Amino acid sequence: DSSKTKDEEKLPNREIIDQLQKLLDRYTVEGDRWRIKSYRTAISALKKYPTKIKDKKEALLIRGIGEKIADKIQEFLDIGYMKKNEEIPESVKTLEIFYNIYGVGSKLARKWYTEGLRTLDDVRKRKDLTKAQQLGLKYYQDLKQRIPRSEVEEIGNRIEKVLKVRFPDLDMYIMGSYRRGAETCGDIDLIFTSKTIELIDELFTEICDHLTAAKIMTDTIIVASKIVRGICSIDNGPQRRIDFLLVPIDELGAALIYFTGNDLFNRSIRLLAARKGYHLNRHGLFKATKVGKEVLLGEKIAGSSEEEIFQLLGVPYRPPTERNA
Ligand code: DCP
Ligand code: MG
Ligand code: MN
Repeated sequence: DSSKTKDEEKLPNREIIDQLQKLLDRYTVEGDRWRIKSYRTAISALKKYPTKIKDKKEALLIRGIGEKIADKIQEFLDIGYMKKNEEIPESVKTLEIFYNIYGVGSKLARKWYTEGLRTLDDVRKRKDLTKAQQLGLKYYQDLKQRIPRSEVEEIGNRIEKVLKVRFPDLDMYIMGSYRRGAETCGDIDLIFTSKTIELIDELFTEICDHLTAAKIMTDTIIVASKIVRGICSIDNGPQRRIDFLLVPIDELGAALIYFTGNDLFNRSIRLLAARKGYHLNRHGLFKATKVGKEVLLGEKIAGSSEEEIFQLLGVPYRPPTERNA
């Protein structure tokens, strides 16, 4: 998770975190699954660690930091940087350029590299680009930047204001890394819900049309079942990615958990639910029975309230800012 939370500027181990993040970026495009996992865990542990680390021995005492990463930390403490970051091959730099195109994953980036593509212009010539990738190229410089928290808030407020005129009973929540307290966000995630309006698919189209007419949304990438991915901007500012969900009020709690994340937190809370004989998804908490490998969904036992879901799972409520797993 490369998003920086509010206190991150004063993190005592920020330089180490930045160096490890750079390595993580490299392993991400290389598709090194084990290192991705251990670097993510280590970085998130370091973000919570309150004091400046003095040596490898101290690093090893932190839960989530193993031998290899502790060595990297010692290297940094000895020479002021991590050698591996000073020798980044051209191939990795190219993969990172491709990976920064919205709609391109690390697998596709590697496939293109293997096929001989080296520049964004090489990519532009391809005839098999998805709509997301075409927009990703069109707005490449803008979309690879993270969005300041204040702008996420500003765009959110603007959207809420515009929609309230037409749908006074529509409620909006700003979700994702913003709700977790991040100082910068990769995109703008929103939930719309209502106690009174029926959330039919036409409403979705209407919301998109309304935001387009208001010159906030500039492109839609997909409008699928109750989720929209698009591009927006305000005041001729940079183009930003926006995602929104339309959520029935009785599913709001489950949707809040899902769309707050982060993805690792979701994975662990879903695993916890499964261990207790439940199934948790973005619609609710269900009783579940396992038959072999298959999970049979039973009765829905909660959905409208985040707190209730935590309670039924038998764990204390975790505020969003503590879900940066
Ligand atoms: N989500 C998930 N699993 C995924 C993708 C998303 O559980 N594979 C959930 C958790 C995320 C939330 O949706 O926190 C929003 O997804 P984003 O991709 O927008 O991620 P974030 O908002 O957390 O981070 P960023 O600042 O990079 O957008
Ligand atoms: Mg997001
Ligand atoms: Mn998103």
